[in-house]
Amino acid sequence: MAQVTTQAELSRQVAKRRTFAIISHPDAGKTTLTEKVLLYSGAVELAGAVRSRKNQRHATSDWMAIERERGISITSSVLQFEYGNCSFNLLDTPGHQDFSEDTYRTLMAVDSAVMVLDAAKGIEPQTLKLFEVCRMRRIPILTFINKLDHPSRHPLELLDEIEKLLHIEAIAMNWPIGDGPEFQGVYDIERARVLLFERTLHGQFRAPVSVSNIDDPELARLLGDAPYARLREEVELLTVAGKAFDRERFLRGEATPVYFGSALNNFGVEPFLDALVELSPPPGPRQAGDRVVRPDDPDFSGFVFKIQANMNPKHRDSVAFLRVCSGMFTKDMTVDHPRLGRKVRLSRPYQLFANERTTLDEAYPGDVIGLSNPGIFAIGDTVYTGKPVQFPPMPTFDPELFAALRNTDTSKYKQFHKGIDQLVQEGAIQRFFGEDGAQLHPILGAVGQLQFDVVKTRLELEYGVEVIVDPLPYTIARRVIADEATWRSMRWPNGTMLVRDRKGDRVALFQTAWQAERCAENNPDARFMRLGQEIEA
Ligand SMILES: Nc1nc2c(ncn2[C@@H]2O[C@H](COP(=O)(O)OP(=O)(O)OP(=O)(O)O)[C@@H](O)[C@H]2O)c(=O)[nH]1
Ligand SMILES: [Mg+2]
Repeated sequence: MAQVTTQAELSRQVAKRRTFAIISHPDAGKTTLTEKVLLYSGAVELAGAVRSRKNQRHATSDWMAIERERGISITSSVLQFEYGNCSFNLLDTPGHQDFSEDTYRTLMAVDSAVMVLDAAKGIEPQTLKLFEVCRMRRIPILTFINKLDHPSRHPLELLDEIEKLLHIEAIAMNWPIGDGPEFQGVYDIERARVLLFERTLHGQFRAPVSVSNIDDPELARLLGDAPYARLREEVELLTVAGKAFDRERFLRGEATPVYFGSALNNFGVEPFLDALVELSPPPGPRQAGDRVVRPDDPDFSGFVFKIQANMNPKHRDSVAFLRVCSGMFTKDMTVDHPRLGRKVRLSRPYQLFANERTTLDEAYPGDVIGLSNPGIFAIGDTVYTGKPVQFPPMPTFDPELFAALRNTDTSKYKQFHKGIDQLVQEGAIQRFFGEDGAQLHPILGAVGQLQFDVVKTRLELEYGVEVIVDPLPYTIARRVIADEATWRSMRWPNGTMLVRDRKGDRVALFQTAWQAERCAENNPDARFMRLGQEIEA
């Protein structure tokens, strides 16, 4: 009997979970939308801002000092909250491509995504890239078109662009009435009601005005004749075009429901949050090798997709972010940890709210929990109870920029190495060792320049060490697989540097792609492998 109850409770908990990432090109307003979603769900009482003035609250999800300083997101953060009888796990991701490895990993951990577009800019390059990742993983996408308070492109043009560039059906769920200074609000198509935007009350909104349908004369009076006529015309056009929202198509990633608003002005956020409750899917089955893991499987399983050190000045430790995929998680449970080849006890689990944490006793599929990590977890680790499970590996990128890192104060040797160790563990940067394993000045590999800036700043702020980043002229790294005889006879282009990666494998750093290709041709007995794949095969 107890078994039946537990199973029913597990299914009930799974059904109320909503786990999604907010993705887009930099600056479209992901963090601002996140903050407003927290405000409307009641998870924060006062909304903060990305670039806040003195004494003003900062946006919750940009908690890192360097994020607040620069007004951009650098690392994904997890926010858990309750709304509309659902338990949400929201993951706000960084848009900048230099941090996209972090965003790609985060996309492994969610069941749906919210794509934020700037209404003046439409689909931007990074949005397109991230969308492709969602498509490959068949992640359903909701679209929020933001910044309608600025002069915007015509909504029909924006919908058309989504369809043309992303090859997905874009279904308007509400319709903006004007834009920029003339932005009046949105018309909720299904419910035939108008939500009026109140510009003067910054940070507040006026109660929605209900009208029974678009022919209601009250609506013309409220909006003014010309905007009303335009709205009628546009809504009619939409009706004629005849595209209705089809939930199944949305869940298969073939259609996206589109909402308009302005996150900064709190406008259109509440209907969007309601849409998330209604439309975003609960956790579903996951492929793990040749097995399919169902969320209501009584055996527990999950994987680590992120590691972050120094999240909170009160707890300067490392936390592993684990996505629960099946079964119930309970504090102190013992799980198999196949990479270590032993069992581990999960004794310090946390519920996460950006850099805040509270101890939790249980968690369910869909939840992202924090685990205190004294070096036992790495990105990509799977843990489970019962039958063995292995979730797919995390995507990794090929580094294209390299630098030597110099510690300017040798008395801080220990902090320097601890800092680098932790940042490498987080996947914030890649590290290489000298051919002989020596490591006087670590060699770092990155996808983008900003990663070096972040490492330098974080070493200063979090570990108290000043470093110099010396750029190196390499642009390509290849893992070299060769037997000893072949290795000794190999001929290298001038200026090639030979290093080892953290597994001890040999890696050659080349200055140009041409050199790397020639080297492979000249040494046919060796294999030259890329270090990363943007997306796992
Ligand atoms: N006018 C206007 N500005 C907005 C709106 N939403 C966000 N912004 C501003 O746009 C800028 C970028 O917003 P963020 O929320 O940091 O954007 P983001 O997508 O999280 O950016 P990254 O995380 O760095 O990729 C900030 O200055 C916001 O105040 C909006 O609705 N209207
Ligand atoms: Mg952000």
